[in-house]
Amino acid sequence: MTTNRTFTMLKPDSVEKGHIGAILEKINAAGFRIVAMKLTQMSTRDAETFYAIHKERPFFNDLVTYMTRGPIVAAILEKENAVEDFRTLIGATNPADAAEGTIRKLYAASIGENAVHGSDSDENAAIEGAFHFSGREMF
Ligand code: RTP
Ligand code: MG
Repeated sequence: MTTNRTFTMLKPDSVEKGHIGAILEKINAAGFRIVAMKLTQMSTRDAETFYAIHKERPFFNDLVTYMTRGPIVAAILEKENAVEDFRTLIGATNPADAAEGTIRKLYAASIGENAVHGSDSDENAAIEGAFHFSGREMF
């Protein structure tokens, strides 16, 4: 295993419900180092660009509305095997299918409003991190 990076967002529902601290505690306890972090809000154009891969999917408009309705916490995280281990930590896309103890099992309401994002590859982690952070915001 090599040390690498992933990108996450604590989505608007997590911020609205006051779950930032609890989710960051889980991330910390799992051994991720915070490389970059901020509270920010995505514009419609940002969300359409970020989730462009899903633009033909039936849930795309709902996804853009959801992701732009309030602030998110965006962060870059570092750990051995970061992308895969973070996907394990957050659990399945649909919280009904997520393993016990995962972030989505604990904090997500539904497949549409599922608390957190995690990059699905090293390549996308780099693209998504650069979408939200400049080099001088990464530590
Ligand atoms: P993410 O990209 O946010 O980490 O989530 P994921 O890989 O687990 O799931 P993905 O297939 O990439 O879907 C992106 C986000 O779209 C919303 N979604 N809604 N209503 C639905 O059927 C549905 N399916 C997906 C979720 O917010 C999902 O995380
Ligand atoms: Mg995804």
